[in-house]
Amino acid sequence: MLRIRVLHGPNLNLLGTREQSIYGTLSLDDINSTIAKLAKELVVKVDIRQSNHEGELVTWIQEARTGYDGIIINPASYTHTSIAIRDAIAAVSLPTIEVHLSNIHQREEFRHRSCTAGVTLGQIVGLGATGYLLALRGLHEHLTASRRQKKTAAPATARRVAKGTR
Ligand code: CA2
Repeated sequence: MLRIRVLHGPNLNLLGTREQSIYGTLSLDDINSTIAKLAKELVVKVDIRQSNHEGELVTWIQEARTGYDGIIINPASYTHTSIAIRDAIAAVSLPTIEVHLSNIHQREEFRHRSCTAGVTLGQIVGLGATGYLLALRGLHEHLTASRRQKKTAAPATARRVAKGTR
């Protein structure tokens, strides 16, 4: 079974309470329930966490190296500032998808830059909570394809070793 860690950054625990015109009306619990529902359909194990602390997010990314196949992360404001989160994502080298509820490229200039996007598989912005579901589907497809590829590549390698051509 594929295992994916989903991380929400600072202030996302306030979703649904304020700034609804930007971030929508759903609470973080609502969003997490839709992620969990889709994960069940896809037969993926998800571990979903939120933190207001950069170091905690870094630790959770590092820990994902053992026991997880990929990461979905909305680093929230740390997207624009955190080299530490970028370095953690690069260090674990797990396929990672960055999600933003709002379209950061249409907003203030300081939100246009993402420290993290350069070390991710992809970035989804501006689609609200649907972005997390697309990220889950995308990561599931990516991981399933790479597992399939590994399975078909392995017997060929074994044959080459047996023939002494490798
Ligand atoms: O659009 C996104 O998902 C963001 O990652 C959200 C961050 C923001 O700093 C990024 O530029 C874009 C902010 C999350 C704060 O969420 C709140 C929710 C309700 C009330 C206040 C803040």
